[in-house]
Amino acid sequence: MIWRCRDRVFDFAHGPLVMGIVNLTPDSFSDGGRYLDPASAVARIRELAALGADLIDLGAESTRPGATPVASDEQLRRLMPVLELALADPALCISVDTASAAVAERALAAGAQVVNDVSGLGDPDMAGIVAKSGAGLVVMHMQGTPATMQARPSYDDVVLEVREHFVERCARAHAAGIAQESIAIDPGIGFGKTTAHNFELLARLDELGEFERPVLIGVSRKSFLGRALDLPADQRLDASLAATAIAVFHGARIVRTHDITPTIRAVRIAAATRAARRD
Ligand code: HH2
Repeated sequence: MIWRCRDRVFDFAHGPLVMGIVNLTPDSFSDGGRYLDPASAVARIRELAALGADLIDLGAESTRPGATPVASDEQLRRLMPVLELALADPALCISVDTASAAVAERALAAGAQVVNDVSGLGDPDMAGIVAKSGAGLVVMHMQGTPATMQARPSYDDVVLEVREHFVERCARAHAAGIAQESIAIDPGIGFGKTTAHNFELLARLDELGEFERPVLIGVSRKSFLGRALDLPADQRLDASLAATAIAVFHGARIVRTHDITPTIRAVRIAAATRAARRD
């Protein structure tokens, strides 16, 4: 399996990829307000890359439960100075975390390699813009919108409904001309899901293997872990590593995290254990 993101082609020969998170927002649930100044954001990006992050996910809009949407202009104001500085280093691979086609278009024109779309092509212009660029695309599943998604998440079978979403959105991507090998899929842990839904997705992650696309998983410091252990966001590292290891054991190939070094270690142990399976 490969994941083609413009000139970067990931073949997973050395195991799952680790995606480092840098949020350029005042209000992200974990690192909000820390990287508002472009110089501090770029320093953080370089630090995560030096620690071994394979790619960096830049977010200019918080998608935490209850968050209100941020206009494209404001996302671009936060994003572009950092993106331009980061992309001056050809060794970096940059993903832009946005559901806005206007933001994606500007980021791709500046050279970003991946669009991480938590709405999974919700913006009708997104697929065409990504197709033209040849960028990688993360198609995530979310029930509802960040503003309302945790009000009353409900599924008959959460894994089945997530799979149906990927069937439909991958067809939409294909119709717009996005290459199959540029798509990664993400069940959207914490996006319109109860704690039980999140654990069920982790337990049954292997069922997403049928798509033959890399599965991205984002559990880092998330509130379902906090609810399970009654711990605040800054004390959820161990729980994040446990959930990450389980996801990789069940087939995740891209792991989105705030904490690079411990995540790389957990991923390597989980990947080695998966490789030792006989099925
Ligand atoms: N989670 C968050 C944001 N973007 N993208 C993908 N593909 N998968 C995820 O699980 C995911 C995501 C939420 O985490 P964070 O960026 O730390 O917080 P915030 O949304 O508050 O900025």
